[in-house]
Amino acid sequence: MIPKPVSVVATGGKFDLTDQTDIYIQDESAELKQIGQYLADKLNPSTGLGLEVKPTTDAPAPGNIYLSLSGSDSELGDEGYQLTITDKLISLSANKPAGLFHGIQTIRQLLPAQVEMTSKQKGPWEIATGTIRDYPTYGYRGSMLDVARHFFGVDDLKNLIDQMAYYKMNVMHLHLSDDQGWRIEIKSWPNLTAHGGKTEVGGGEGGFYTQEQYSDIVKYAQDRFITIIPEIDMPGHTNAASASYPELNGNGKTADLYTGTEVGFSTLATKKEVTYKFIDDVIRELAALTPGEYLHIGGDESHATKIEDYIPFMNRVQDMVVAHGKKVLAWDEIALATVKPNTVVQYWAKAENAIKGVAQGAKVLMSPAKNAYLDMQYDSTSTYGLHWAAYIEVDKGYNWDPANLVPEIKKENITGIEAPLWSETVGERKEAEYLIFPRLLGYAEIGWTPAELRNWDDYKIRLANHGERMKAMNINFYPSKLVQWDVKKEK
Ligand code: TNX
Repeated sequence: MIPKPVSVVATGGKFDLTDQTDIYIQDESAELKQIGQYLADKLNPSTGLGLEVKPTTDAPAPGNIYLSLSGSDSELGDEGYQLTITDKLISLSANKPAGLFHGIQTIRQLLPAQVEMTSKQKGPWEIATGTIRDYPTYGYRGSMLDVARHFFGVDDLKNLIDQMAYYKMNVMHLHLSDDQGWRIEIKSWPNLTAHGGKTEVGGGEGGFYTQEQYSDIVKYAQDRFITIIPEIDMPGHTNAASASYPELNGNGKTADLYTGTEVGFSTLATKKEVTYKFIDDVIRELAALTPGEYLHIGGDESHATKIEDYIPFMNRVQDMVVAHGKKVLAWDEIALATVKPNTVVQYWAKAENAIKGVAQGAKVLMSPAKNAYLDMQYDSTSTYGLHWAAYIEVDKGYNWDPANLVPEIKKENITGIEAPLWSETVGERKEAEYLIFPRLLGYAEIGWTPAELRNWDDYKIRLANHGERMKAMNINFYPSKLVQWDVKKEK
């Protein structure tokens, strides 16, 4: 299982899923019904067992699966679950629906790998008996996709959302704007997408999400207990915006659409009121599309913005986000400005910035480029990726502890972990998957499993077993030589 559960007690028996098995949910709750249906939809194509979701007021008869909300098992928190499997019943309970959803991922992982195929496979469909009690170490377990350097369509995002859900991740951060493209429709500034969305790195056709499509992604993620955090990067990384509305440009040049991969050359005009009118409109429309708490305002690599302009800019934009009812996430450079209450600092490059954030009372989201960047090459022979921060082999990506990386950043200062995929070198789903997998599984485990239960030697065996699962899910993962993918025995 990945991530490794907090506690597993095996009892040595087995439960058989048969064509008599159904998924019973406690009462007529729409949310439980949807979670039960997610499990049925995942299991039915491969098993052909025709599991149905049925409401019940009592524990069901032997041979079934039972999902219930228990209320107040405080150790489990909002996302934990208890899974009790006997030879008669699979019983999953949690305080909240999110816990049930995470628990059904465990049920899937306890079944043979072929259960993940979308065509009918032969059984038997046995699950080992025992009890699992499980809950996350960090509340924020995320990944980021840069859809600005290369655009990825709605189906690509949905696919990744399901893959993240399988590993109990709960946040997807979308980097929606950069020098090379603006990817979200803003109705009050239509040229952002009409012009600024037209290309991408390498000169491809780019693209953007209409607000309707974006809401569809948000809903799809929400149904999988994943929060989407939208990012509009500013005041740098704004060439696409300036190319669409020249009055926003702060570097004195005429901005053309850009298809290269340099960073740090663009800036908004931080001293013009029109810039703040623009930002206020963007934040307002984005906040209305966002049920989640956070909006990400970037703030990284603003090399073309003078520091004396950067500081008041970041301070003012934070207040604007708060005025629209949201909290701020920003890259670690924001700590050079005033970190307002509730703003979370995303550590990617400079520990001293993150430490400055902590000193101002902020929480830190851990995305250290040397450890957690999905766009770093595995080694010098990797086809895709960059290596400005490090080469990150699968063991290196796994073998670190967010609470133990920077002495001044302690567990209580950390909201969680996020692994970003920057897309300068990848534009197709399969290319992106090659960088994301299998490292994402390690980041999921770092976010979920207590540090004292994690070690590489144990993990690499579990990861090897997930090779078959990733194949069954048609994931184009990097077959690291550090892992013995052909070993079949489940652990
Ligand atoms: C740095 S990470 C960036 C991105 C690049 C990335 C490539 C960060 C906040 N800024 O603009 O895409 O490196 O690895």
